Amino acid sequence: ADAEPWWKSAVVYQVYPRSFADSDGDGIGDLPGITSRLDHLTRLGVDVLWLSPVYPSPQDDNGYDISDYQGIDPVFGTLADFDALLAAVHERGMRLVMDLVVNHTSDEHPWFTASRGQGPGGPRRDWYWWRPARPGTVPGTPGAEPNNWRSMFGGSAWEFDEASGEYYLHLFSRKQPDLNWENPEVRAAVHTMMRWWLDRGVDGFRMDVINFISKDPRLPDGRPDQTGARFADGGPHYICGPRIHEFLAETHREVVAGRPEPLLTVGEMPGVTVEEARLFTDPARAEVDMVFQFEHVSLDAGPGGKFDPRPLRLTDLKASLGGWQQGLADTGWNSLYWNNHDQPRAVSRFGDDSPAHRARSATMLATVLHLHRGTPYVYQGEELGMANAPFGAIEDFRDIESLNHYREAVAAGEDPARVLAALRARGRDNARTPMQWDGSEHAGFTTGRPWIAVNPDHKEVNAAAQLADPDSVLHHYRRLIELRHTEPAVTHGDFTMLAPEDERVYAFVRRHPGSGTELLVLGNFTGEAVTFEPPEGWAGAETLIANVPDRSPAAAAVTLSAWEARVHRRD
Ligand code: TEU
Repeated sequence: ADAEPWWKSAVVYQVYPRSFADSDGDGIGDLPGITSRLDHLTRLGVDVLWLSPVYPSPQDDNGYDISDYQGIDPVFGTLADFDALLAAVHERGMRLVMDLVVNHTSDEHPWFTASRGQGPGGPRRDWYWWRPARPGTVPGTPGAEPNNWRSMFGGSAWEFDEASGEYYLHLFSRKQPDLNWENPEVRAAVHTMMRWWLDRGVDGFRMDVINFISKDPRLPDGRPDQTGARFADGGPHYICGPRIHEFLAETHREVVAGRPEPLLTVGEMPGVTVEEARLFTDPARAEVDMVFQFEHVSLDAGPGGKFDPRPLRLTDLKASLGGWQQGLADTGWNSLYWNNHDQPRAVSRFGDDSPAHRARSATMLATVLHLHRGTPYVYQGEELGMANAPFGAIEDFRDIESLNHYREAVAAGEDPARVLAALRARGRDNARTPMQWDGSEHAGFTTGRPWIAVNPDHKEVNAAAQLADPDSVLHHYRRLIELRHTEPAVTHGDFTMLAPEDERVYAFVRRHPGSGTELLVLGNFTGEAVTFEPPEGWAGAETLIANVPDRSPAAAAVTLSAWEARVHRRD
């Protein structure tokens, strides 16, 4: 098809600025650091750099709490540093996508300080969600919160303000008050800010929890769960709420449509269903280009949520990802990811990070993901097979979500050792340890004291060593990215899942509708050899890419060694 959007054959690389490269020795990554490391991205061959937030922020949630949308936090550099990075990215033929965090601001944003200071009736008051105490209660006492919603980071989603005697809503930390998108002035201010960045030259936005911006304005109580917990999940009243499609279509119309350069917009959407995602990404509706869905990263959570880890069943993973491939086959588009700054490391979670299997399981996971239909996202360090961190005590953690969860769970009588084990398995800090550039002290990330400990495995696992080794995880990612750019079946082929009941092998076929080229993708999700029988007619098909030295053609029964992945091609 002609006039296909450029992002269908693109690969995006996510940089978490705090942990990527530190140029000034303060132990925190920064913009000049990123600019100095762009060769790494060029060598990988990625098309887009997505930058996690670099705006002025009290850093309560590492920059996802923004106090000025049109500036750069001094810890990351200056606007001039940003312009220099953007120019360098463009010079290399890449694009740059900004993080857009507009479900909430920081409580130190001037919009919020005005809203709070004015009290009820003030002109900025209605920019946020202010509500009186529940009728018949004493304001500020337990149970007086306007509703029973739980915050994503623990406790009530409401913070009491002594001065006015009212509460404000915060779905995340109390330093992240939710903006009231019902107010047209709020929406106009966001649109103006977005246009300001586009005019500066940025190529799109990754929109943080954008499916939370439309709340049911009555803010009804969530349904209490069986545990008798004081707070409940309010999700049904704000996930893909009543005006969400209207708000996104308006933003598209006001900001994105008619720009001279075609942009990339991706909505981060916890709790989105495939049916909703079809609507969000239907080009005819003009809302967003693609969404980040959360189904496949929720399959290994128990009834107690993400810090109640369960083993993953491969059949569940296949049913989930396969369902998304099918659901967005004719309309809409998928984003593909194992990792980001909120998820534990893929090799530790879905593979095996022991020295014997780390590289092979990391490359197997990469092969399976990158051969799906959709736009793949690579999170910094994933291309090295970086693993979860060996955190010891609670003092080793930095993330507000982990620290709050630990405090709450231990206060509720849970065994601290068990809580720590869950944080080690699922905590967001696993993704946030410094990028491992080389085997030197602090992994070449900083000359100072890193804000969070470097993973000691950087002596073996680092970019310099992998660059020199053609069989490394890094070079495998490079080859997968190249394949997406050169083999049309990878971008445009349809998708057929094979063997949905098989608990060991992930197998599917991609078929290019024009040329008829077909790709057979096989991934062994176990540490033992397994045999897989492809459908009729695959015997003799060439090997296009594999994570093992053996390049022999497909057999009637293919034997896959531990964590082996291979892609066969036939015309
Ligand atoms: O995350 C949204 C979100 O709901 C989860 O991914 C969340 O980070 C966590 O896993 C809850 O268990 C986005 C950002 O990616 C995240 O870093 C921010 O903390 C959050 O929004 C608030 O801005």
